[in-house]
Amino acid sequence: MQNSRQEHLFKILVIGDLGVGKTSIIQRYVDQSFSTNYRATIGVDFALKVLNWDSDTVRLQLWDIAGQERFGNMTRVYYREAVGAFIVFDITRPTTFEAVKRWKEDLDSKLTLSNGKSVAIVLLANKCDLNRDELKNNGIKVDQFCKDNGFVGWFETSAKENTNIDRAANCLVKYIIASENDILKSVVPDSISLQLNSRRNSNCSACLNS
Ligand SMILES: Nc1nc2c(ncn2[C@@H]2O[C@H](COP(=O)(O)OP(=O)(O)OP(=O)(O)O)[C@@H](O)[C@H]2O)c(=O)[nH]1
Ligand SMILES: [Mg+2]
Repeated sequence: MQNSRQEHLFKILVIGDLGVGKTSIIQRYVDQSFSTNYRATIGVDFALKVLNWDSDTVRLQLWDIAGQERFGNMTRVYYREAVGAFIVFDITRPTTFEAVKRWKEDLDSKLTLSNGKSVAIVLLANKCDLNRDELKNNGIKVDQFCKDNGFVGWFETSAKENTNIDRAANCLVKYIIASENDILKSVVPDSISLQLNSRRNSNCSACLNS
């Protein structure tokens, strides 16, 4: 029998305000490294992460977009053909949480999938190593916010301590693959389900649609 290993290539955006930790999260995820030095990203940077996903291969092309780009006019170009996004904020700076909505509006106004839906977005509450109670202290109700604003899920993350970054990425990939299957199913209703959205990440408690 032929090997039916499939390859998926997903363009994923990583956006959010200046200094929230986008580059650090990507470096942790891709290189398993962390630096306390802050060097602002200029424009956009790229990284690739390859995942074994059941019997398939998933390549995540990560677009690390500089925080200052929200005020520029290049985001339309950067967003093109993305199928998912992380929006990141810094739990110690509430203004970066307020900016999440504006990033999402920017994204939704400039990018829709071929099926007319908006791209899957996972929210990352980063720097959770600094203060576990910070969200509560600042009165930030992330659960409700994500439900109201159509996020796929959210995670408290730390690039420094490597907390929840793999889980957040798995949540996003799982959602994207499941939507791909939905599209396939609606086109070929009698095809055999590949079960790509099997229960492998069922412990993804912060993932609203799991
Ligand atoms: N304590 C802590 N510091 C972090 C964490 N993630 C990032 N930082 C620090 O926050 C600063 C900014 O991180 P970057 O990853 O450069 O932020 P960015 O979002 O890419 O910023 P721009 O490129 O300017 O948009 C750096 O000094 C990092 O070391 C984290 O999880 N915990
Ligand atoms: Mg950066």
